Amino acid sequence: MSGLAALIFDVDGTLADTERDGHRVAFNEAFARKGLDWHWSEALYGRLLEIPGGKERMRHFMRHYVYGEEPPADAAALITELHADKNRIYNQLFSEGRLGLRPGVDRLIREARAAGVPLAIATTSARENVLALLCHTLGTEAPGWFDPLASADEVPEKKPSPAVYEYVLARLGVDPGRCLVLEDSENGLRAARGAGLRTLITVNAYTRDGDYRDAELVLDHLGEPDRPFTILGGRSAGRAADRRYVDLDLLEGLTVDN
Ligand code: XBP
Ligand code: MG
Repeated sequence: MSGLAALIFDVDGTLADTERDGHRVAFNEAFARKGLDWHWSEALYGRLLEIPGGKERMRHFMRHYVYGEEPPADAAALITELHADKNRIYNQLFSEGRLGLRPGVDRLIREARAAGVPLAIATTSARENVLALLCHTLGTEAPGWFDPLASADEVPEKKPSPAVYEYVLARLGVDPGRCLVLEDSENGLRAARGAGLRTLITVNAYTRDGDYRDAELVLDHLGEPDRPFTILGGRSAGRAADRRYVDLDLLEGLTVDN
């Protein structure tokens, strides 16, 4: 029996490396299908990621890169249409097996389930995109493993606001000090810390240069027995020194009073 009260997972960048080869590719395909000559390169998308939320990101792009001023009144309808198209294409990328889980994610989730550790999700993304990811990678039952599954549909206020983590904590009704958050970005860390939660960061190509001094542990990924993680930092990094992969025992050691 684990002493962890809950594990709370971010989705994009944490469960799967979704941004560069997922959302970005799907945005570009949606733009092309609409006859727009917009193209988000990997480098540009890295800058646009500072704006959380797909619709918000498109509005920001139109404001700063297309019009140079507030987009026209009919932009909202175009954004809604493009976002729906992008999400359909994104779902298809998963159904074709072109996107998968990051190392250690499947193993850790299954270990937590076997030990009866409550699981939750806290993301800034639309619910339909979270369901696509979970169903195509972990199976159609997987959305039911996470309670609450908090997305932009339940909590529209985007990270770095702590709102989505506060919502999850209120629903879980547990001591925040005995929970652990898994995130991949600075915005995510700020959101979790704002809600008083301890955080493990697994970086990716877009987020590896962030400021994670406030995280318990910073890794390149969660690791597998045959594919060890690399420790990049964190206040409790010493606790991972002799480990190769993240398991419940290591995570419990990162919570308070351990
Ligand atoms: C995820 C995001 C989202 C996705 C696209 O952030 O920033 O905007 O890029 O999502 P986090 P939607 O991992 O911190 O939750 O298109 O569904 O809005
Ligand atoms: Mg993320």
